[in-house]
Amino acid sequence: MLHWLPENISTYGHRIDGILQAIAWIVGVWFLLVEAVLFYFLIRYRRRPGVSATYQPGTKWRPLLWLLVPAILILGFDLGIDFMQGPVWTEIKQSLPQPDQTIRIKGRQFVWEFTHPGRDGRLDTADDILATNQLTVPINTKIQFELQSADVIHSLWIPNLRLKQDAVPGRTIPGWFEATKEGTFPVACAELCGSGHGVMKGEMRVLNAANYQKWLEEETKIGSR
Ligand SMILES: [Cu+2]
Repeated sequence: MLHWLPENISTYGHRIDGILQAIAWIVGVWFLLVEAVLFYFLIRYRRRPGVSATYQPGTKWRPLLWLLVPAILILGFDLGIDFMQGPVWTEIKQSLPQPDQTIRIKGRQFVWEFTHPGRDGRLDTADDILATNQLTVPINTKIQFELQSADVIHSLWIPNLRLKQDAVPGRTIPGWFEATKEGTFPVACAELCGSGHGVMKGEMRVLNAANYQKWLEEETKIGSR
């Protein structure tokens, strides 16, 4: 049903898609139903000669039910969605799995700065690899990120990973992902952050182990030149 979404290439993406799908069904079915009733009433109770509209003060049960029943239904579906998404939220956002690699991502008007660990696999060492608007990660690897902002609120958005997280000045917000497909995927900013917000775009390259090693070697060579 949600085939128009960007391809999911994240280990947890299907969990997010499941919630989107459920919400789309719930909202979609009720939308059609409500519109059908609305148009039926529009025609059934249209203006007729000799029939004037009556005022409904809402003090009797019968008219009141038209408000109470939908309100209870909405509350019920809301709670259902909450119960469904709670475990997914806990799994993806509350608990960070043991990472294979940690990167740092900083939003800045109007670029994304990615700090990759170099060959030593650690951040804040001499061989760190800094790249603007280009994130490079190995496939099937648990990547933890430390998300920061240099100025205003940005939001890191990698649609193919089903990942969207605000970057807030003064805070380091952790998160994680694991990409399951090689290729190049868009990275965007999802929080209006100024005049250049629309061009605050980058890309994520997911490489297989051999190509990732090759990239590391090349970047290390460039860095030591
Ligand atoms: Cu922005």
